Amino acid sequence: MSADATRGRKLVRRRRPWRSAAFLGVLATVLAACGNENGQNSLDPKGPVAEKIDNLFLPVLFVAILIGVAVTIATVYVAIRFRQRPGRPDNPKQTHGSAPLEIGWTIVPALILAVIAVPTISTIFELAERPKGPEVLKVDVTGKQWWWEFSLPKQAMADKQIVTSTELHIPAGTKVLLRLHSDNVIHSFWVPELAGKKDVVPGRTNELTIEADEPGTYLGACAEYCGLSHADMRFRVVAQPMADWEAWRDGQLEGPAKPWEGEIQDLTATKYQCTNCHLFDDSSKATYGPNLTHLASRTTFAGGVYEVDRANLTKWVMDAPSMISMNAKDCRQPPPATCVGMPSFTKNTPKGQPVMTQADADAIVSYLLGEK
Ligand code: HEC
Ligand SMILES: [Cu+2]
Repeated sequence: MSADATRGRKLVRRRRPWRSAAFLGVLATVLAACGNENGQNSLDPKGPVAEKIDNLFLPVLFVAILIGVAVTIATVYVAIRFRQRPGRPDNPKQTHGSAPLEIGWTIVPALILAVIAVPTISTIFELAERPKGPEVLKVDVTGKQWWWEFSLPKQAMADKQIVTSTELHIPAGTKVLLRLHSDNVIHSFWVPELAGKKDVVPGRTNELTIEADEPGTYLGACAEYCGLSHADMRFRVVAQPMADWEAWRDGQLEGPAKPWEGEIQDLTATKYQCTNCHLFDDSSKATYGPNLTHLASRTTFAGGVYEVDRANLTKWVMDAPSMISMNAKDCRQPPPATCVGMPSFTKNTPKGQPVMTQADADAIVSYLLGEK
């Protein structure tokens, strides 16, 4: 045997373990996505709306699998049965046109589709039904770049709206009618364990009903590519027992933990002009950014990417664009100026504007965290 052939064989043998390791690696990565404890499993419905979808999906999947298996078996059978064999003519006997077969493969799929259409259409109508009654909670949802704003209509007891971001609180066991808006591009609102996806389209209001059977936190995300930080446009639905939810609502209607006056007002309204985009002491809609009055009551911020804590908030307040991708440049004004997002207060500071000091950032963060 020549030296070359020996080397060639060795090479092949040496490569194999590497290849199977790579294969296992890819397989493990792919399968990791199948874990059902990721909090976003649409096959694990946690409320009646998601259940309706699941109850349609499973039987249709079953039928699809049956057909898929039958077609695969038939294909393999035909490939083997009519394969080319030595001493046989190239082609099997050719037939042209077969009325029974053609009628058969037209009618059978039509029947299957007709049968599937019955539950499909009734589910579509059921999902489109608007929940009615005084107990239904209505929430306006606005897709922003790149975060979600949730706004509860004026609450009679205080004559005030409640506007929050990234975390939607709902009472468990209550139907919630979401009215979806966008003032920028198309987004898609998706909480897989509670409901299907619904597009959020500028210039129109789409509606989606959600309901959670049990208290819990249900993870959601934007499901329509919407620019730079689309992947960071997450949110969570926090379902609470009614009494807890009412306590949450009453808390949101109150003023901030610390009065917004004196030093903090000077810093946020005058020195750094955060109030061009934010509100600090009122539960209503801010001009452009998230309402910050009750930021301390949330667990995450910036599209659910960061936990609300001192270290994260300090970094954010000083230099937000270093934490998620934004097109913020040096602007201090909301659009239609050139920016999308929040500017850095330590980098690219426009002429005449103060650069944020550590002491100022600390004071702002203490206020945001509701520390006295
Ligand atoms: C030009 C408008 C603008 C200005 C000025 C601005 N922000 Fe923001 N801010 C935003 C936007 C937009 C977001 C949402 C970013 C995201 O999540 O993608 C944001 C997010 C935040 C958040 C996180 C809130 C949440 O719920 O996710 C905090 C905290 C914050 N800003 C504090 C400040 C402070 C403090 C100042 C002043 C020093 C300031 N901002 C100035 C636009 C602005
Ligand atoms: Cu989006």
